[in-house]
Amino acid sequence: MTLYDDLKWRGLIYQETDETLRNKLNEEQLTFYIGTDPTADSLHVGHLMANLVAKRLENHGHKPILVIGGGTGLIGDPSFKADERKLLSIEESLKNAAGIEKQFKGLLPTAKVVNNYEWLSSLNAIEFLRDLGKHFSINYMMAKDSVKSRIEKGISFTEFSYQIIQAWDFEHLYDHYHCTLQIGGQDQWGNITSGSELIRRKHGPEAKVYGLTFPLVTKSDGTKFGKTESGTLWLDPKKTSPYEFYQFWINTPDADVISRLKQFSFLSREEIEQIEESLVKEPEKRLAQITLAKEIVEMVHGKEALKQAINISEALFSGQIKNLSVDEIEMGFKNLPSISVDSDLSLPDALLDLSLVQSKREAREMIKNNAVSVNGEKQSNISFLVKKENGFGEKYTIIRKGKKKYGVIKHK
Ligand code: 629
Repeated sequence: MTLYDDLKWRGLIYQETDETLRNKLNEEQLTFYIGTDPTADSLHVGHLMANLVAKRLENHGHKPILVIGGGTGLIGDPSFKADERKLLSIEESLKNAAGIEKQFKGLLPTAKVVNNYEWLSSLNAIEFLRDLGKHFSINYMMAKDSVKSRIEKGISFTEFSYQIIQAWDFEHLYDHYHCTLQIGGQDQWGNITSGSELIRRKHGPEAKVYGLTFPLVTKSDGTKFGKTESGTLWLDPKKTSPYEFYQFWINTPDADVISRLKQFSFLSREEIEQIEESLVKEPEKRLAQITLAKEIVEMVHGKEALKQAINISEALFSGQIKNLSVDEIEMGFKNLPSISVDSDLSLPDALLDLSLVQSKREAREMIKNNAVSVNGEKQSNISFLVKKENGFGEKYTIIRKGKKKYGVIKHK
């Protein structure tokens, strides 16, 4: 299968500036780029797919440039944003850029990484208005979705001008590295085409450059992809633990899991089609979800972290949590019901305070019936005391009721 057909089959092509790009992608070696603004100190799963598209092109022999928008991040991209953004400070932008750069290098170790603050910070007002502004008509700029959709609500001149700045990036990279393709999500179409327009205006029609977008990741239930109850799914393991990340992929609904394998994994078409068969014939095995979670966690966090995530998942499922480390307990139980206590607590009180039971009477029944464990050990004594010194790292006592219900007592 050609690169283009592979991208198409994976559902990774939304718009392309012209049809001749297909052959270029399949047959030539292009230098291409994708940009990311450092609006946070970590990338999230939305960015992950974008960078994996870059990796797919790289695997095929194209040369990636990853642009960190240290300059553009200070302006604020209005694309797909309903409201004006809060301005980032230069310090925040720099700090965030460093975090993102590290993640880029992890995902695409051989890519060239540049920060557009390098060239944008020295652009002066006269150059901006004479050399760039003259190539854009207000009418053209207003016709972009990013601007059109904000006319009623209002848009600052700052965000209105963003497209010119991103366009200049493309021209800069065309000039300096002969970069002839910009890729991005569908929200970037307007900015990408502003860039190819600027290059055409400044360098004439023989300067042939291309744009390619991929669709936003959608979920079959209509909710937003990449968010859980605890918020955005970050790639930074300090913000989203590898265990939580693993859980996110493992919980992918059947209706979405094949698309996710196509978009996020590097498994071949044959491999994915086999997994699809298993999904139809034996969905209870959850082969598709397990494969997806393994592929992605290993890619983002490495083999060790994957092993640990699986280990925590299995411990929680079986109740054999005794051998988990304090770190693993923290990861595994982060989103489960918890209470904080500063003294010993009777086990029935603990069950009640954690809302694992409705009454003390029910708590005592449960304990007598051998349905309650403390830190991985069955506890049938109703006068058992939960004590700080018996907790994991003297920090956490884990109470389990039945097979599935857990609660965490945090010792102050
Ligand atoms: C300077 C800055 C450039 C080219 C691009 C940019 C960033 C761009 C943007 N991108 C999104 C981001 O930074 O805002 N103006 O979060 C994000 N991108 C990856 C994909 C995207 C997009 O990093 O393009 O569609 C998410 O999948 O939203 O010279």
